[in-house]
Amino acid sequence: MKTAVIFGVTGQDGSYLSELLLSKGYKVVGVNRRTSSENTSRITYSLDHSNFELVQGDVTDPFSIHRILADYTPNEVYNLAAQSHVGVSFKQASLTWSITAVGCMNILEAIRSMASPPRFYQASSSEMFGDQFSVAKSSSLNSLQPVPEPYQNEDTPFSPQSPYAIAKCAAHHAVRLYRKSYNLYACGGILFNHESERRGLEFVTRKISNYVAGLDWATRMGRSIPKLHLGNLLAKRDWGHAEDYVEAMWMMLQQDGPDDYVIATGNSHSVEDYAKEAFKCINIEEYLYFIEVDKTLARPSEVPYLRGCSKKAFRKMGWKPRTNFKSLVKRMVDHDIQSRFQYEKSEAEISQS
Ligand code: NAP
Ligand code: G4F
Repeated sequence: MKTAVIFGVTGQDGSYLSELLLSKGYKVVGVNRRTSSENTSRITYSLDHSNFELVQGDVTDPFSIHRILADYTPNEVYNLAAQSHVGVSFKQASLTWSITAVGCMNILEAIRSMASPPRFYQASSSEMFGDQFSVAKSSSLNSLQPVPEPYQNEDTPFSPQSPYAIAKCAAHHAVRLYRKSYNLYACGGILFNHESERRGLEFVTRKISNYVAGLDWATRMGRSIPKLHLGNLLAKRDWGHAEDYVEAMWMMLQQDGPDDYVIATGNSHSVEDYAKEAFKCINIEEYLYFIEVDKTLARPSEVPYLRGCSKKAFRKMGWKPRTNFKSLVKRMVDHDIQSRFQYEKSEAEISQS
């Protein structure tokens, strides 16, 4: 039986990856940092599984990493741990650096000192591209063809626009350096935005789907709720579903050799497009009426446009996304409506008992 260690198991991706690996017969060791309140709500399925073990550790504590790797001698290590909110990274830059950059270096150092180093996956990010993109060479087009949309792939230069992106770039370069210098099987998965029913409420997609569910409930109750405050509505992102993306992480560690891969859907939509689609799920066309643009939510520096080209991942690993933009939005809104319905039902039951 293969053993995998997941740093960041309690997060969105950690929870899906853990379930994927358990379904493939792995023993999964999930690393959980100490928090003052429960943070395992996303991994209830894994916690009940006989091949899953939760251990305490923190990527900023090299001793805990060494201990876990020595205790379990895993075949594969996935580093998903990060201070992953770009906006927060402007306010807690040093903490973001410690977790997101130094944390990765700590794991790489621990791995390279092992007699039989495990394969390593690093959660790199499309944020590393910042304001850069590539365009198809015009010589390959004739005048009748439409100008193709700009994209980012493995050859697009990095131009980080936040403390978070700088930390991810540092970690990504460390992975490349350790792969070359110490012959490690270490991969950087350059993943574009991926969302889900388990996405944190502070990310824009879930903030919107959760609001729409609240609005749906309020309308049914004949009540009104405050407007939805959003920052930049024009930023464009390439949004996919996290379930598809964790499969790519696993695939990267099953190849003949290590490499870096862009993982994306190839389609780009604005924050406003997402909101429009989400409100449509509850039959509201006049979505702008419910939105207030709040300048305090705008970031000091923004990544305006992301659209990934994952041809390499398809060609070399056969990976492709299964969930398109519309179904992603619908899944998230439907889930939040259902959750609210369940909550109201249990509240009503409590008040009647
Ligand atoms: P997430 O939900 O924010 O999960 C982050 C995980 O890191 C959580 O389990 C968190 O634990 C853990 N963590 C934070 N600080 C830690 C520390 N000091 N030691 C150990 N664990 C720590 O993020 P996600 O969306 O699942 O993303 C997973 C990874 O992919 C992150 O590295 C993120 O930066 C990267 N990424 C995400 C996307 C995306 O669109 N989702 C795209 C590209 C790259 P707590 O539960 O205790 O907070
Ligand atoms: O949902 P977001 O916070 O995601 P962002 O910044 O793209 O970062 C996510 O994806 C990255 C991959 O590209 C990951 F590496 C990272 O860990 C994270 O998972 O914001 C998306 C866009 C931004 O342009 C932001 O300015 O939405 C804009 N936005 C507008 N109003 C908002 C809001 N973002 C948030 N979080 N909250 C708002 O109210």
